[in-house]
Amino acid sequence: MRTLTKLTIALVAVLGMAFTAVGVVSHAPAGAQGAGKTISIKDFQYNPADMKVKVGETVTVTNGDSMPHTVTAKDRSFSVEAPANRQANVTLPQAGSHPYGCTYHPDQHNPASITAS
Ligand SMILES: [Cu+2]
Repeated sequence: MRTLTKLTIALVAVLGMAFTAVGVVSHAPAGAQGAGKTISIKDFQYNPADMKVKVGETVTVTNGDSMPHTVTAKDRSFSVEAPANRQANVTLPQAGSHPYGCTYHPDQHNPASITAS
């Protein structure tokens, strides 16, 4: 029984470290500077609401709210989740005008779109 308990504790510790490592790699703290274009989300508002990019360009999504949001194309050509007070990157794979929204709060964000050319 003592051995099983030790194994359980070790397993929990390893899993905890693994999740921590994934979080660090995937999402830089909000406020870290990216080289490209940025969409900021604060109080459910996408800013800027309209953006022009090149196909294949990476856009940084910075979430300043205390809850996660997504930038998800209505046509599903791209989607990314920005955790609370974190940022994430998304790449635009298709040319065209792509209205997008948040899958968690479909009716609470301002209308927004990205046009890729
Ligand atoms: Cu949202």
